[in-house]
Amino acid sequence: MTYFSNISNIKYEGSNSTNPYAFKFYNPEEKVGGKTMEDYLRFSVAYWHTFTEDLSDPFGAGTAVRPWDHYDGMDRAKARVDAAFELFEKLDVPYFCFHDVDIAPEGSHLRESNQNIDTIVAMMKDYMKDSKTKLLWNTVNNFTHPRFVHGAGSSNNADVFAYAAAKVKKGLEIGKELGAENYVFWGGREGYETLLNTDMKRELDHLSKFYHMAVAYAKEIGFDAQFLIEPKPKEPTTHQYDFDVASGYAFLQRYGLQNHFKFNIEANHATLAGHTFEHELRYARVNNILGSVDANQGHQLLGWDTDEFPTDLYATTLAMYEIIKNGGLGRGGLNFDAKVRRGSFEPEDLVHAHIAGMDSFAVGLKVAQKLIDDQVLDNVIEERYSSFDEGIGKEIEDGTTDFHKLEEHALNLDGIQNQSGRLEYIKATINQYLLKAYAGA
Ligand SMILES: [Mn+2]
Repeated sequence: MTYFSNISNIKYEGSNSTNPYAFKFYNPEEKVGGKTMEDYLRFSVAYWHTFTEDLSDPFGAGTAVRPWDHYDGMDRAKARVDAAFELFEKLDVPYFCFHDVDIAPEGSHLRESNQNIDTIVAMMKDYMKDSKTKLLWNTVNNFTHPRFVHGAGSSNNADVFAYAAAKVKKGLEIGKELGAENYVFWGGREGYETLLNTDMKRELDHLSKFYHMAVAYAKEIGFDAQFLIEPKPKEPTTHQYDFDVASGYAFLQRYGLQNHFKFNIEANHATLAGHTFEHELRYARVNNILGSVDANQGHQLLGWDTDEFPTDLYATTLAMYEIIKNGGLGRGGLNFDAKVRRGSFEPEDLVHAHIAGMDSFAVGLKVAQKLIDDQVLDNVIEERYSSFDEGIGKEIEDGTTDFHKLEEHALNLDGIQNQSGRLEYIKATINQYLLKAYAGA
């Protein structure tokens, strides 16, 4: 049984191609900055949005037409695996990601849920023997089921804490079984609605114990994946403990976990936190905690997590700028945590969406590499901070001055001269690079 039989393997045809089923900019073998695009971008398909998502919203039923949906239960779960590996091959993607409940339905008991997972994991492992597509990361869903109403690792209910831990234990085991590069924690319910019934200190203490036990168990079974925290603010709980990278990093340092985790940064979560995508990437990069990326985008007019496929070239350029400056993503990748719009309900829309996302990041990679090669922003920034290269500035950086000397310096100043930040000029220059990138100039 095939599910995308009308679509052949997607190839790179260049920017003049009019074939809707071809890459216009993503050329896996093309080298940028000494690495192939495939090695740099490390694209990943998100199982939940592509094979499990029905495109329902709070006001309407699912619209997705999926040829595997005429099956039920475990038969549907198995059909999704067939569809997934067919699509992975047609898109030629190196990675995929999943939550436990995306791949297998929950049973009436944890034991039955685990058996369902084992069946699907065995099927995936069999496919992966012949497939180039590997597991970028897996995670467990400790947020959808009603048992997680008050949280998982931060729940007030110790039985729920134990249940959530048992699910993560299983997640770590199957991550090892499938050779996952990373393991992700997104605390969908790790937060609170109101302080009126919440012991914040106790919840944070519990959550840290949860993470420490996960680290210990991974070590025990020899699962060497990079652990990742995925920050997100104010959805679904009013106050999420992993609000953004900075608050997540403060938590990790407070509880002695900072050497065991990096961050999985999602564009739409960044914007919901009131940051740009590149802010979150930069914060992680300068602290050496950039692990992986959920490549999507939000909608500027909507205040929730729309998880759109990334098509904003300005955003992909600035994101790739950070990723190149980071020396790549290491064991991480660009995972399309993105869903087609509710009106794009046909199976081929899944293909168009991934082509759009992959091409957008390929453009971003090329433009960002050119900006770096030409030192466009480096020169601006070097000049902007040059007062710290000599004199009193250098003494500040070297730690050889103090408030007495700084006061003396200030008292002897004959006025202060600042320089323009030249923001409009810089933006115009970036536009020039974006437009020149494919004009052959
Ligand atoms: Mn999202």
